[in-house]
Amino acid sequence: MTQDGRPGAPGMPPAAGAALRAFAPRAVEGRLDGSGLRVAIACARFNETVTERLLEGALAELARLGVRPEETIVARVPGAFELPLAALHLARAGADAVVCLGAVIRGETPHFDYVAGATAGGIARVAEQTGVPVLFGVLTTETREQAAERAGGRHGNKGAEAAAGAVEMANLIRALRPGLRP
Ligand code: INI
Repeated sequence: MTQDGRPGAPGMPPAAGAALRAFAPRAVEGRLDGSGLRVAIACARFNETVTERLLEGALAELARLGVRPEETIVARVPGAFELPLAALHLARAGADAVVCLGAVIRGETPHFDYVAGATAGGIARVAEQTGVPVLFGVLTTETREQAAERAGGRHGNKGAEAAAGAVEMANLIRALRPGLRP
């Protein structure tokens, strides 16, 4: 596992080092290979100039990882608050993973904390209730500039990161499905 949370190169010892090598447990990680995966995206329209950049980043990453366009569906919702419900239905409809994209900007709303908190809590709950990975590609920033920097600007693209996480988690869950017996 690399410092940014992505799986390390195959065959490389993980950061845990000597103790882990001596004990040598079986390791399981989700591959960053999107072939055969159905990945759904829920994208909020609120702060659209930012969320469309997140969506572009997510779609480009899914394509790079081999997810087929016909296995990808994009559902748009009014705002971040609506993401959990859309994610629930996408998960129930058979997605292997759901990516939620939104931008909640404090400067523009006195109820930032309610919207951001409900969105984060709701997304976590949908994942736990359905067993389907639901990725949190929602920016929560003080300013519009900070959001833009994380939507294809100098701090990368949170949508692309969430898309890669979706592929990794979907493959991890597939790998665990047969059970833990060797
Ligand atoms: N929705 C967002 O996605 N981002 C925001 O910054 C935001 N602000 O500023 O209020 C926002 N509000 C709308 C909210 O998500 C719901 O769509 C709305 O309250 C209807 O339920």
